[in-house]
Amino acid sequence: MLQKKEQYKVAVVGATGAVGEEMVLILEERKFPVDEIFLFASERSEGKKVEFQGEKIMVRTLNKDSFKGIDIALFSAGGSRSKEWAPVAARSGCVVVDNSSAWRMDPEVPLVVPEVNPDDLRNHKGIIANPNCSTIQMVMALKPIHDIGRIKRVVVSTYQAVSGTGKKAMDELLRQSADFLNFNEVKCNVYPHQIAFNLLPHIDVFLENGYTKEEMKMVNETRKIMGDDSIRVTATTVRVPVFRGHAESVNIETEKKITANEARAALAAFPGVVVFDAPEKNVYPLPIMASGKDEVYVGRVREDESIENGLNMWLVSDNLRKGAALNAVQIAEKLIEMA
Ligand code: NAP
Ligand code: 12T
Repeated sequence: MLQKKEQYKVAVVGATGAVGEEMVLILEERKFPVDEIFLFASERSEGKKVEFQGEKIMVRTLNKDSFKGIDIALFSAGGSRSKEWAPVAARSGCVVVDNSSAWRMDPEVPLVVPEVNPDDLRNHKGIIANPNCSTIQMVMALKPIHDIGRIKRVVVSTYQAVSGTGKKAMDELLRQSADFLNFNEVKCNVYPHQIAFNLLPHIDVFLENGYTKEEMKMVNETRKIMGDDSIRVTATTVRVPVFRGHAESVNIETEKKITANEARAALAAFPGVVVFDAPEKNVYPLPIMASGKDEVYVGRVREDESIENGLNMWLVSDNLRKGAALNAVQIAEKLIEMA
């Protein structure tokens, strides 16, 4: 459990990555009560310095004593690092907020979006999981609808930015775009196919049931966060040539009839959600407008005329912020509030 203090010793593991860099920025931006910050990455980054509150902080590699005296560790260095090091950190008395998929479905590990299921934080055993980016933004919009009409089934298709895969994938989209436009050969290192000027219906690995792991994360994590195993979810996850900002087309079937206006009102009243829905003025959420922002933007809200009680909507949020770093920092803020 986290002890109440004025300020905390905070570690960021994976501090040089796409998510880790955003974590450091958000801790600074939100004036998180940091007494001292410790930044970790691989041996490739040894000796690098990262700025925090005007000070240059040395990036280090992990060892068994790295977490001694640290209160809170934000992990974002890949699932295998989390599997190995999160228990080491927890045993040192540090509370871990882990951004990988390693611990999310462990029944001992709370999986939390602070606006949706903050009470699940109460019984943690030292490790708390940050949900998948696509799941986080979807449950932010599902929760207010579930509260007024009880959701029976969700059908979602995603349009996911390359930054979800990390820095190497952002470099790949940039380089492939330049090479393609210059009539040069396009090389693929990160994804199995060209992503520039293309779409890939393939995120994370394929499983035996024909779905990708990303699709099954959306199914299983949504039920765990919403605390309702009766919600049926089916997903198709697609990588698009966008740098930042995941979009989702979400179809929701509810027990009770909800009009589009009722849905917009419930969404607008939910913290962290912004309704951006004026199609007559070409106003709807876009990745380029959500990029760098904290909120989940919702638009194109309309009734599904093919079923009795259904809604369609379009969601966009910054996958590196609410989808990853911001949600992790908000979990840490909630833990402090509860301490
Ligand atoms: P990234 O840009 O590739 O960064 C990876 C980070 O991990 C870098 O800082 C890297 O350090 C560090 N790292 C690699 N090996 C390490 C080791 N042995 N010890 C310590 N640090 C090591 O990737 P990213 O996009 O930031 O993603 C990082 C993690 O977050 C992954 O687990 C990913 O699954 C997860 N993620 C979750 C969400 C979500 O849905 N909430 C979204 C995106 C990513 P170097 O710079 O030294 O290589
Ligand atoms: N493969 O946190 O590639 O489980 O966009 C997040 C994003 C895994 C995760 C991606 C991924 C995760 C991606």
